[in-house]
Amino acid sequence: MALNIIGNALPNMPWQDRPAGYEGVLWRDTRNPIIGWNPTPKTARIFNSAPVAWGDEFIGVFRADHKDMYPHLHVGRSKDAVTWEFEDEEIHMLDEDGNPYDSRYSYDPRVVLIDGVYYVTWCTDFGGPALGLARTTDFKTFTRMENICTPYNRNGVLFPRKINGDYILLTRPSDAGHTGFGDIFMSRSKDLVHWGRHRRVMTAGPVWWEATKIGAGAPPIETSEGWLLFYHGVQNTCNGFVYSFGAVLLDLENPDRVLYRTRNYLHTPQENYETNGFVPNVTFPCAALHDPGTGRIAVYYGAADTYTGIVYGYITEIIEQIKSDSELIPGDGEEFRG
Ligand code: BMA
Repeated sequence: MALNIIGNALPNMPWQDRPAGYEGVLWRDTRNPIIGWNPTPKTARIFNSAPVAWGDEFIGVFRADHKDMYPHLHVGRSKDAVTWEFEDEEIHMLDEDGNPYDSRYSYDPRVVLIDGVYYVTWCTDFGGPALGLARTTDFKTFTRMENICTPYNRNGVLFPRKINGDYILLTRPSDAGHTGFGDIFMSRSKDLVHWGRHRRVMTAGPVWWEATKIGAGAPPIETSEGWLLFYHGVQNTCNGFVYSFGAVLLDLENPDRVLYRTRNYLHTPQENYETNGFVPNVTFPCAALHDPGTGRIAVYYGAADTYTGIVYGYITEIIEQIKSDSELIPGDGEEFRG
């Protein structure tokens, strides 16, 4: 049966055909990196970021490290999702009572549209790194919502719809520093305020590219084969961490169950802008644009904590690759309550 891909039509999404002779299921945009050093007067580097469709154009929440090295969130706009214009001033949020909320640092945003509202999850300062949640409908006013977890936590990703009446959030509990461990967990909520029924979704390793820690990347994409989730995996080497990414298919009704999981990475630092920069050897996906009609997908990733890149692929081919190269590890197919 043909694969059914869910989502809004996006025929204007960026695209380049697979280079002749290239065998992988994800190939780089030849214009990479699409965002280079010093993109605005205030900002030094824009990388792990989250573009979304916006009418006939594109908009997004971008991680920008300022020239004092603190990371903040900025709004960016684009006609083609390749050439971006950024606001030099970072996003200043308001809390539910209308009071200013400015975190000391903010990084690694993900954006998802649920029932007409854009939700932003990111790593915020809550006595140390933890997950923030905000909503917007115009990308001008951002309302900071309740804390969704206690510290320490990173890589919060919401599913694009409720499942059996629940919002679903993926998280990656961590420490306050450059965490040397980490599995992907899942929590459910009826109201985006109270979270519970926590489950472990995936554990790191044992394959080396993802042996040290893993974290959810772009919001999952619904298909008839399951939820397609890109995630980063980290290997610890003599030279420090190496961030690659792979993908899994999660069960549609019970997304804490992994159906298939790539044994080999789908993407790893290889090009100069991925292996050299502020933090070498990092490719870190936070967003994807896809067009269900053509099955095309564009995955946005931070490169070397310095640049932003795009890789393209066909969802059908990626799913075939995940299924044919799959190796589940103990716990993947089960509900893990601890
Ligand atoms: C992680 C996060 C990411 C970063 C990565 C590599 O812990 O801080 O923002 O891209 O490290 O430095």
